[in-house]
Amino acid sequence: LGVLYTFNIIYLIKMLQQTRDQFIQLFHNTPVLVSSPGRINLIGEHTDYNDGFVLPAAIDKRIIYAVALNGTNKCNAYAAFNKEQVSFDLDAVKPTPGWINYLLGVVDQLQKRGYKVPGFDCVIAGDVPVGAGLSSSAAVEGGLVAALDHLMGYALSRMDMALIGQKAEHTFPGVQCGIMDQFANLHGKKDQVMLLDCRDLTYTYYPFNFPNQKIVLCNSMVHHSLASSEYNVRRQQCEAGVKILQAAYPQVQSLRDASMEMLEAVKDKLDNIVYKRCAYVIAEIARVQQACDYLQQGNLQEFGKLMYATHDGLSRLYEVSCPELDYLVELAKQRPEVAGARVMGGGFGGCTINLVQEDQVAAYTTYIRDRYQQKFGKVPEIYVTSIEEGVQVQ
Ligand code: GAF
Repeated sequence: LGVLYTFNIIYLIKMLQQTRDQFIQLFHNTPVLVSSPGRINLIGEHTDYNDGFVLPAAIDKRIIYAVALNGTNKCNAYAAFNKEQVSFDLDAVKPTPGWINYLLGVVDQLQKRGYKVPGFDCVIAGDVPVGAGLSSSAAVEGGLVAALDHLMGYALSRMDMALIGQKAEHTFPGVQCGIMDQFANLHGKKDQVMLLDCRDLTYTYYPFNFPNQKIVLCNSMVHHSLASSEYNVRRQQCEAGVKILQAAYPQVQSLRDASMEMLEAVKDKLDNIVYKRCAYVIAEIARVQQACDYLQQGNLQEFGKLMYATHDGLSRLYEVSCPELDYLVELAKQRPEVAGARVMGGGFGGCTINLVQEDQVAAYTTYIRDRYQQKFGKVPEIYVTSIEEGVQVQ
């Protein structure tokens, strides 16, 4: 473990140095460096925009920013992942296709809230895989807002930064996401998971209390182009369910306030698809609270069962899985070294999250790679993650 930790630190330092060097080469200035992590979520999927609970953590995959003010009214941004440089005028911020949209969205939100955004140069690098459900977009948003906050002294709280990132995502890329990803990116703590109440935004840290277990992510390498539009549809379906529930139970402001009994009582008024979406969310909100108890008790087996139950609901009721992800979870179920597995994040591709006995991780990795490749003809990427700090500016 000590070796893995040292390796992680050396790797991070190397990424930071490379990003700084690239910045100096391109912009001939000294930047601040920001490390902005991706996230995992142990349980609580599609619950955040229903005012429910989530249990995420920041991880050792990061977007790295090098940023400096440039004394102009322009932003010049270079993305290492596709070696593309894009510039935009700070007086004409508008949605624009491509990765730059995430930066534009953040700048727009800051401007709308009355914060002066001066011209800046930046290099964006890092190792969060794009489209893998590890929330590279929240990492890009959180990294920029933290960098500008540092350079300009806005004195934003971490929660303000998260809310700015979320709103940027709503208004520019147009994904009506909940708060989980931006929250986790900015509030992560080493070896701690966070139970966030997405209604009042209060949260508690809990140690990841499963000794000798590793969090292993299996990337299906599937990236569904409908992910954002289908995500928004799921949100609308939940809202449609709330409307019907509200007519019978005025106290129901969101699915957080509903029980399965209430849902059953209005079932004949609900479209079948809406019923299935609501049934999943109501059960999932309850599972998160139960899972958190198991985590505190160190009850790995029961925690793992809940993860499998979540997958089942996401696949059959919420319909955000796909054959590749279902297969990865089926493979996990056949292995005694895996306590639980499920699709993670928005779905329609990306990763499964697996809790795997540490001394079996190598064997499990080989097993998954071989079977998956045989069935789907592509090699899954597998990441053995650790839980790390949220955004850091240096
Ligand atoms: C995506 C969203 F951005 C989150 O807000 C959350 O809803 C998640 O999907 C599903 O739990 O990552």
